[in-house]
Amino acid sequence: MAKNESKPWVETILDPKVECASRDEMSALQSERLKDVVRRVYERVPFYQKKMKEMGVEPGDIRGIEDIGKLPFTTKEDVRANYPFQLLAVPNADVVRVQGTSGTTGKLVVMPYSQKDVDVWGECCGRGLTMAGLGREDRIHVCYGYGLFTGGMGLDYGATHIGAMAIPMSSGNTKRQMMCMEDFEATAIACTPSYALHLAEAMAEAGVVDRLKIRAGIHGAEPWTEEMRKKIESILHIDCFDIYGLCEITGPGVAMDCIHHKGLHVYEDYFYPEVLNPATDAPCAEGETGELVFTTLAKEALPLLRYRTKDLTDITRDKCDCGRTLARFNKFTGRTDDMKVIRGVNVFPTQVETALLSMGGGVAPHYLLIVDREDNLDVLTVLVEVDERYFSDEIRKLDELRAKVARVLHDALGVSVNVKLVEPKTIDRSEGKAKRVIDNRNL
Ligand code: DLL
Repeated sequence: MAKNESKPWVETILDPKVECASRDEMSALQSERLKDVVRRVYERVPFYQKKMKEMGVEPGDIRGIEDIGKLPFTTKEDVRANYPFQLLAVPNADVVRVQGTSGTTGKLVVMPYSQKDVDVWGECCGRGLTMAGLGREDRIHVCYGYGLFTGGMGLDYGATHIGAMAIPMSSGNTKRQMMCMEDFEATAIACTPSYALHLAEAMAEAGVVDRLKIRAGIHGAEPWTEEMRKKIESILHIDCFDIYGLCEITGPGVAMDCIHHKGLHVYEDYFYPEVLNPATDAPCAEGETGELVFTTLAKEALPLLRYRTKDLTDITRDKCDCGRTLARFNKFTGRTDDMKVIRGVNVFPTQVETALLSMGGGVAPHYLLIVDREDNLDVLTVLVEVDERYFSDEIRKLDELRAKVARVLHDALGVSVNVKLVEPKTIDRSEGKAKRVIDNRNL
């Protein structure tokens, strides 16, 4: 069945009072919450008291959300330097769980939660699922990883919050995923977009797509493009949604797009967003891309002031077609630290994804960027999987395709690219966040 032909769901809004509040009402709520969180961290977290004293700011100087610029920034390095629990703003006994980054080397970024933090997290993920038209009757197959990574638990709490059935699969074992999805009659799937593509291709290959009841995909935890959305939707005949979050702020459920797909609504009653010019720290105008910075307005266990996410997006505040007045982010282009400067040109993996997917025929959206330095010059090689037939066909056709991909990528990126076409399933499939870049330059 084609997408939208089968749209029995009507979008609902979990909390219209907040999600559709006027700007004045939202600002008033944000101001109250900001004053409260500033007072709490000043009194209870020596790190923030010291930083604020160095800047000559006292809690009383913050009279409303318009004063946010007076507050200090917090960086990932600050969080790491205070590992694991030195930024705690509640007694240890009030902490009910920890979550963290999915990284496998070095110190983790660890985030403790109070019971209220967990409840807010579930509420936010629940709002996101509602945005996708999901409710009590739905069965949500969660194949984000469970564990310290926030993906699994976040979507699970979200499903519980709206009274849906959570199916806690975690990632891996494609055959088992397909079996459970079919047998449990799951109506939504939640996983990274790269894993969704992998599952979608496997399901198409196994001929099970038409037997599935899935109608929505909840994808995030890594940058992905509109073209990738369309690709997954076209294989699975579902509607795909973009969910954003980071463990420092709460996990998934900081922002998500609705059925109109006009940007990700940010739950700004809980997480106050600023978009700043990364070079000058000046606020960006609406529509201008910059670094996203968050202040947690209601977090108890480990509140953060002006946390620099390094994620790049822009913000708009006009009302969405769905009726929500919450600010919206455009799809994320990547992170400041994902961006590779190649011979002076800024390159994001998402640009490669868009270019490859808009080429159509023969080229798969499985790719890897490798950056080397040869004779003091940056060299970018892009590995791209292509249709099997090119490897059994005349060599001339493979050469022609390679030249075409090189031309398309050169036009999209503005730098020349060595293209290496590889056979299907050569590039590692990820079950979590995809690794898109290997930088061998040791910069
Ligand atoms: O990735 C939380 C999450 C889980 C989000 C499941 C969505 C779904 P971290 O492991 O702390 O938390 O990684 C956070 O991932 O700063 C972004 O760089 C990136 N990211 C997350 N969601 C998106 C998205 C989870 N929708 C980091 N688009 C963030 C682009 C995303 N990047």
